[in-house]
Amino acid sequence: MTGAEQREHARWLVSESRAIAVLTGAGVSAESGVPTFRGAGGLWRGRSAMDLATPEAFRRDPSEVWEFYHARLMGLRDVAPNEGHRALAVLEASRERFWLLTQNVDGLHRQAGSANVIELHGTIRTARCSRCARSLPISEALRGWTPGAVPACETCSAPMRPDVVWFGETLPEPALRQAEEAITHCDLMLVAGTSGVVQPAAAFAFHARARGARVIEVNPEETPISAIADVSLRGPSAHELPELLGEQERARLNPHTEDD
Ligand code: BJW
Ligand code: ZN
Repeated sequence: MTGAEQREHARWLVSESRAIAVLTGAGVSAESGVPTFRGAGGLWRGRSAMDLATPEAFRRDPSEVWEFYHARLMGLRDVAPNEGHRALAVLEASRERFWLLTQNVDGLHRQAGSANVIELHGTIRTARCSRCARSLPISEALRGWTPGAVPACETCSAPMRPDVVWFGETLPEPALRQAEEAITHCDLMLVAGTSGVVQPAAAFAFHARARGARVIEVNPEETPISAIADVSLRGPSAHELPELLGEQERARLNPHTEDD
């Protein structure tokens, strides 16, 4: 199939689906200017972001990990959702059932208007105590913060940490439950902007496919998920996701284009 035919087929699959599960990764925020993990921008002071997003790194040097997350938070200050995020919010509004499973911690899906967002890897907007149950907005945890400092819990004095999921840690139980529900009930799984190598999210499309769901992938690069996808759209998600919408949905995405 040519690229145009693939797109047409994908649009048809989307139009036929009543229950859509979407899995997103760092690539959907790329056009908003947020660096991906495994891409060229995934380095911080010459270190791989993957080495810093670990409990070991936090135990070894919590202040360095806080500097890394502080830098990422600063990077998110002027960042806005892109057309890909917005297209998913529009799609949700016209479906009976819709789950947006995201591995991203940036909050951009919610900012774009998506309602049923399931944050598999937590959120960078909250900090929590590494020992007790205390949690608070990260901006409060970082009030008066200076490089080298580690915010301490006001209840038990243990180091606070970003409310994200690092390697070797289990995903939040409610998120896993909702992912299970999505995998069981979706008739289409749309996977966008993820390298498809981090478990358990990487396996979701395989499970949904085994239950009979169709799979569409949006990624400029081939991934392990490509092997089971009914269609792989090889372009940036800010461009490809709006292309999947029907005419009426598109009008909702660009309500002013006819007047312009
Ligand atoms: C574009 C684009 C554009 C570019 N448009 N696309 C089974 C087998 C083997 C190992 C394991 C296993 N089960 C668990 C594990 C261990 C581990 C794991 O998966 N390891 C593998 C890497 C080998 N998993 C875990 O530890 C998980 N916990 C768990 O399963 O607990 C139970 C358990 C533990 C231990 C053993 C067994 C069971 C937790 C994983 C937590 C991941 N955390 C991070 C950090 C979050 C906080 C933060 O943001 O700082 O999550 S790591 C990082 O990777 C982040 C991401 O969410 C995640 C996925 O990355 P993503 O989104 O795919 O980004 P990239 O950069 O990799 O890819 C971007 C893609 O976009 C690329 O494909 C580009 O082509 C594409 N792209 N521009 C569209 N414009
Ligand atoms: Zn505490």
